[in-house]
Amino acid sequence: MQHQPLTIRDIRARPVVLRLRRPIQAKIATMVDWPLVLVDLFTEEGIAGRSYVCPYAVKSMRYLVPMLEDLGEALQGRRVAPFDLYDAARKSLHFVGYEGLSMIAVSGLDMAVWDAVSKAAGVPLCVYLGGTPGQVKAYNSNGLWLREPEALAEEAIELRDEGGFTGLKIRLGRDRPRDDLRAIETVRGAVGEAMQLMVDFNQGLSFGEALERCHMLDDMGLAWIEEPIVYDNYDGCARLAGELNTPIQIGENFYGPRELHKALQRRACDYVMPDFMRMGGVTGWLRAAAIAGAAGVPVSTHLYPEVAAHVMRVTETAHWLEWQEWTDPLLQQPYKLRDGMLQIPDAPGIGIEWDEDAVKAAQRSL
Ligand code: SMN
Ligand code: MG
Repeated sequence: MQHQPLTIRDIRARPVVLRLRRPIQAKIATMVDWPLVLVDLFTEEGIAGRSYVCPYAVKSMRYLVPMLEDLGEALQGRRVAPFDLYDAARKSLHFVGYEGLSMIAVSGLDMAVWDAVSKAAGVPLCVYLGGTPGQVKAYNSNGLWLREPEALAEEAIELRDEGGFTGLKIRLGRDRPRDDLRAIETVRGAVGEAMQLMVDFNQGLSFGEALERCHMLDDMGLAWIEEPIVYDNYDGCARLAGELNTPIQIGENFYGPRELHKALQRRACDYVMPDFMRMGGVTGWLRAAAIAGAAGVPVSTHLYPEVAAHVMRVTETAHWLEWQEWTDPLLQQPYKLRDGMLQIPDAPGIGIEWDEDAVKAAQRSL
């Protein structure tokens, strides 16, 4: 590993919008378009660090893009050192507050910083972090939204065959509880007993509904029940986790490692699945994974499969990587999957480089 110090020149943040192959139909929202802000961290030495964040609402990019550019300006001339820059960027937003878009901007910066330093060292990020390249166990989360239960049989088979997957995620929260049951039974019938099935209510239930529905599903051999109720109701989650045999999974809405710590202290869940743009990028992940590891709690990833793959190689209680192909159209070399395992490419950094023609076609003026 070489050691070449880098200096920040500036940050470019570009808003793009992709049309989803399978639209998101969750209990709380429907989305046909998927917004991404592509981050390039340029250094005086010529190495560029890259990352992206997906802020769900297209219009939120109007505020996120200038936040990222401002961070670049504020940090210009600083040495590219992940922990130092993470803390400097967070402190620069002390008065604004740490959560929401502040944390999303810091996370986008942080992932690009880790990409730059591992590229400068000439090694994949997982190696820079002290691990080895290899495979990571992934489930396919690209579909099984709130469609007619019967339509899910064919889709489940397609999803399994997209990468030889051994796990699939089904979204729940239909008006009639028995339609959720039918959805699970249909998928189970199509892909068989050996498939791990995760289910996700996307925070869509009231506490009373969650009691009823989660008990209804509790003997179906599900891998986990995700976000049955609104994400910050830790007391409610703790009651559900205490009552049910099926593990309760939460975490995609934790802002920063301290939130994960709080949730574990309150016994709000059995499993956690931090999201990279909310947890604080790679730096936030490392801190969060240490807390979960010490508590013996299995950790899965939410979105951002490329960076997720690297950190899972050094995560003590690594569980499942969530596979989503949504960024693939913008990448020169999308990641590959085999036998349900994501393959980390033998390339320096995270291994994402933009396909500039695709970026141009998807770029959106705000
Ligand atoms: C999810 C992710 C991205 C958009 C909508 C819903 C979901 C998941 O909660 O866990 O994948
Ligand atoms: Mg979810």
